[in-house]
Amino acid sequence: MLPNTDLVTLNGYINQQERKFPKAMGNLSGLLRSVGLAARIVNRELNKAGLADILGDWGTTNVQGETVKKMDIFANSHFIAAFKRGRRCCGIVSEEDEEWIMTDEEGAQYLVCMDSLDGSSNIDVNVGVGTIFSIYRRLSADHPVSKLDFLQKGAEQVAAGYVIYGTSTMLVYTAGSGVNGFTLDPSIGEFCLSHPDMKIPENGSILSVNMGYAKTFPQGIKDYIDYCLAEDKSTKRPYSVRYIGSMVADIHRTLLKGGVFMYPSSADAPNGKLRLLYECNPLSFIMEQAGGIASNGKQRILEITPTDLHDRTPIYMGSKNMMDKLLALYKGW
Ligand code: AHM
Ligand code: MG
Repeated sequence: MLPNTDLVTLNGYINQQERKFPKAMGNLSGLLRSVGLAARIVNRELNKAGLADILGDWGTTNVQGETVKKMDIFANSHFIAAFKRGRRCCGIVSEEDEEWIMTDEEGAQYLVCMDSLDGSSNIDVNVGVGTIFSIYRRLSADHPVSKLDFLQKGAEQVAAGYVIYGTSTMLVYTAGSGVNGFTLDPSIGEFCLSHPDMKIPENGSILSVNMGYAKTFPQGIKDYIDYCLAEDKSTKRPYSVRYIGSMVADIHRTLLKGGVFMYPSSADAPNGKLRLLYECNPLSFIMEQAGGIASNGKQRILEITPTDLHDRTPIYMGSKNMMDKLLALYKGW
């Protein structure tokens, strides 16, 4: 039998897409290639975690007051370096940096927002972590890029995605016409198309939430959780509760298996914990492109106008039918 040579690599796929737009300058493709390169470097280092001296805390806290892990610094530096080397973006917002970062490419058209290592508190216990990225066009090339360029609604994203460093490493992204997943083949060092045109099941039976804070969730959310946990054979309840504590991993499972992921407001965190620009917006773009719903309870996440780079928002996202039920019980906070 002849060997299967039908291999589509991330680069090959990006080239294919680019050929559909003869006037494309290759800028977006260049950015996606930078993501792929930095992801492979981070993946290599994560695979050595435990062997090399890269576990544990860096000894500082970041702009959010959270303990910075050594891998946070490693991933942040490599993603920033890859974007700078790629010369396709004029500015970067990172979870790790209070201010946006100017690159040397003042004339470039694109901006990047990223959480270079999401769920990093899970590394020391060998649980999946991720990278989240979001790409925008700058508002105008007529004036110097400024913070305002980053405060666009998520609906304006040109592309977004995540890398999950799990039992295998995958890069999943959308450029606004569906979602595709690429799995890293470590033997050839390439991301290969493994999950074309990903769609989230319309129904699901998994609820993903940190139940530790449930007592102070809004009443409508408590009602929805009660609904999920109530016994009813005809709707296959009670549902399962699964919470990894790495948003990328929880969303990846939700995308593949169906379900609802949520990080509501609570007494201690009136806006929830997750950040709009580099966590909620990109993953909501993916979710919607895969046929799911992403909301803060009042409106689509993608319709929220950010007021600051590190804004937070409560978030509820997942399978259409489960989300319809949630939004029927919860009308905002
Ligand atoms: P991080 O970006 O500092 O890693 O924090 C974000 C993570 C998400 O991946 C996850 O959904 C959430 O924090 C878990 O928080 P909690 O432990 O409060 O449930
Ligand atoms: Mg994060």
